Amino acid sequence: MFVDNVKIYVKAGNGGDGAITFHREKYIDNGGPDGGDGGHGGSIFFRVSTAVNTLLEFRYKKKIIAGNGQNGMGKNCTGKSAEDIYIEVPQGTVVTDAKTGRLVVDLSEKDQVFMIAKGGRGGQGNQHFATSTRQAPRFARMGEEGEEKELKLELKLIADVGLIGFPNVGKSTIISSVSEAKPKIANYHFTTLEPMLGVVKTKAGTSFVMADIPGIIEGASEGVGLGIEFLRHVERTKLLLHVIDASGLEGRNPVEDYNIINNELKKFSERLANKKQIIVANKVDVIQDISLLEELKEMCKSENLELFEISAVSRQGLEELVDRVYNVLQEIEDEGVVIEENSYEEITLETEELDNEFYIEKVGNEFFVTGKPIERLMRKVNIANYESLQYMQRVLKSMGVMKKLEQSGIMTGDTVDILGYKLEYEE
Ligand SMILES: Nc1nc2c(ncn2[C@@H]2O[C@H](COP(=O)(O)OP(=O)(O)OP(=O)(O)O)[C@@H](O)[C@H]2O)c(=O)[nH]1
Ligand SMILES: [Mg+2]
Repeated sequence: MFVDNVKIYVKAGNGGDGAITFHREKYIDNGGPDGGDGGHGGSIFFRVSTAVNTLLEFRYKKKIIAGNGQNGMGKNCTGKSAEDIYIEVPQGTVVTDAKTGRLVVDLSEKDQVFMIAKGGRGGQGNQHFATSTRQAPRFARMGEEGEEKELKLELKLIADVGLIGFPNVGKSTIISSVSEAKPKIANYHFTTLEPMLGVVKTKAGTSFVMADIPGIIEGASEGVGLGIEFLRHVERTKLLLHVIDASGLEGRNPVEDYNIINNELKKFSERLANKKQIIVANKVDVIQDISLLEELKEMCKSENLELFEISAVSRQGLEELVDRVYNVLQEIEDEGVVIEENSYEEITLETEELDNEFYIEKVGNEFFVTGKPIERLMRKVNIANYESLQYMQRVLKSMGVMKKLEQSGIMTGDTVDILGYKLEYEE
């Protein structure tokens, strides 16, 4: 089964905690602090690779979790950092935040690498906190938490031209004859289970990208068969090659087939239905009933459609088709094609800035302090430790939290709630 739309969970590793240890040696009392730093948590990266062309792998790998950094140790030993994880994704993978629907990254460039979840930094050991007045710091920083995200990955193949048609009409045979793509070809319906791209070179040395998708059948737009899943892949193409079996080998009527497929396209989207088509009558090397082809020709004439008679197997007519496709692509305006950046809400710098803001809310005599920077701070603070609390107060002050509390009218005796931790305020 082909999956081109998956939800996954990624969690980068947490940083290891800094250690609280003191130098110990025989005959030496009160050795200095020697707590090492925690190791960094592993980060998770996406890397575009041409070796993969589906998101199938993520069906079996829905959770990607990087390792945590090791805690710091005594004797100034730093904990081991966890390894970063690199996940290969196909070119054209669009990553959005599963909760907000916002675009995270459009991985459309070759070899593009993107950090999708940042590992937490290791906490500093107590060795860093010794000062002349505080020679035995009994606190260290905890490691930062690694980022975690729920993501939606969507693969939109970016092709210039898409092959559509019933199963078994020879779509894969065509792409394999005109490009390096080597899809499976067999004499049964739904041989192709996932889309494939091929670069088609013209005689003149120019090229375009062709997409082969699984066959479409009647009812596809309501989910019958496999086709519907893949129609969106050809939604972005500029031109459709509507492949029809003109041989009559399967006892079908070409004109009827043409109408059924177009009906499905219309039900799927107007945009797809309105896309320009070139009709490709295939398998002319094994025509059983010439009247079927004649009928198709008539229809194309009256509908003003271009028709090419080919045999993908004997290569008859292929060169002319390829040249014509290239020329038509040149004629078609690029409108509505390529990457639809506008259909996603871009992440703006504003949200980044918001991340550094704290909020104070007054409820009766209680003042609630919240926000990302507060969360970050509290992860590093051990509230059971006096020195750590002093550190917290200093940071709150330098962040401007104290000032804002005063401006909000805080008085001695009022309660400050910092992420559930309650303190009494004193001027
Ligand atoms: N005689 C003849 N056979 C052909 C021609 N083109 C394709 N075939 C045969 O038709 C069968 C189906 O070809 P495919 O290319 O797999 O068809 P498809 O349209 O990709 O089919 P699905 O992937 O199932 O949608 C194979 O046995 C091919 O060898 C042709 O021009 N002449
Ligand atoms: Mg096929």
